[in-house]
Amino acid sequence: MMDPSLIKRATLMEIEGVSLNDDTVENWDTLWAFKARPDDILISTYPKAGTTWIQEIVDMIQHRGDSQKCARAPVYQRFPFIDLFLPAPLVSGIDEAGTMPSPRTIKTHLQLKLLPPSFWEQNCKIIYVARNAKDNAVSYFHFHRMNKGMPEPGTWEEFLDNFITGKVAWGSWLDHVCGWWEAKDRHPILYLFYEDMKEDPLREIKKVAKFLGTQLTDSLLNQIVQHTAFESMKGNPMANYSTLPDFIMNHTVSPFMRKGLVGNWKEHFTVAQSERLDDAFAEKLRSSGLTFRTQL
Ligand code: PPS
Repeated sequence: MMDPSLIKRATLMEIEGVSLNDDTVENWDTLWAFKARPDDILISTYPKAGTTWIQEIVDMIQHRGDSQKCARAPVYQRFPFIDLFLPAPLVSGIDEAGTMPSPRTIKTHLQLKLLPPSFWEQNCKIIYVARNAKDNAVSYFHFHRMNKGMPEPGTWEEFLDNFITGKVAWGSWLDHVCGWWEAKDRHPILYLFYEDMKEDPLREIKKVAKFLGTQLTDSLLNQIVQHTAFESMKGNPMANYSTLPDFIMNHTVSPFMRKGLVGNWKEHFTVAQSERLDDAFAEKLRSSGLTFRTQL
């Protein structure tokens, strides 16, 4: 039985100017020394950009559409999350990764410049998913409300200001999506967009299978589309985080599988807030060449 008092809301600290939860910063040397293996697959995302969705897709591809095999454990145990450090007796992602046989698929939310160097040294394949800033911010706000390990979000207005200035866990959304975008031509990185996955999941799943070097029949690919559709994952206890106690994630405050939509931001942003975010991000996005769709 887990002790509820072990779970405390994080406070923010910084590494190289990037805000991170205090537990991550306190364990920074361990994280930086992480030893990637050449056959590791890394899933990298800004928080709430579609991590769990791509994790389930990758697991289904790796298990050739066998949903029973993907139900072997909750998603947070199938994919070690190396930047999450939990109080004992809970097992942190790094320790879980250390005992996991290869091939491993690892989760991170780290900014490019903070990725442990062994991933580059081992030339690991990396799948990155980016999501438009507005839907990403809304999802992150509700996640802070329901996840008792995240910092206090404050009001939506306060949270949005912090999101725009990068004063949230894992730092600036803008630096994150741009940093990984700039690196994608120098390293084996498949850069995907949440909006593309919503628009045509079959097309995007085929890209992932090709990147992983897995050939699948149309019938298996369609099974993967079904299994990883929002409603299927929302009802799948091995994918929807419902197996965690509610003193960690309280789904009655806001479910982990909340809306799963492109454009839900319109129900949260005022016109002024939308313009503020556009103004803050436009110039760097323009010079990066990155474009995002905020509706389909
Ligand atoms: S985390 O905590 O960073 O790992 O969260 P993450 O999985 O990145 O993001 C959760 C959001 O992704 C939505 N989601 C999906 N959308 C569409 N289809 C599928 N299958 C899917 N699975 C998860 C989830 O609902 C969260 O977004 P919001 O907008 O809050 O609904």
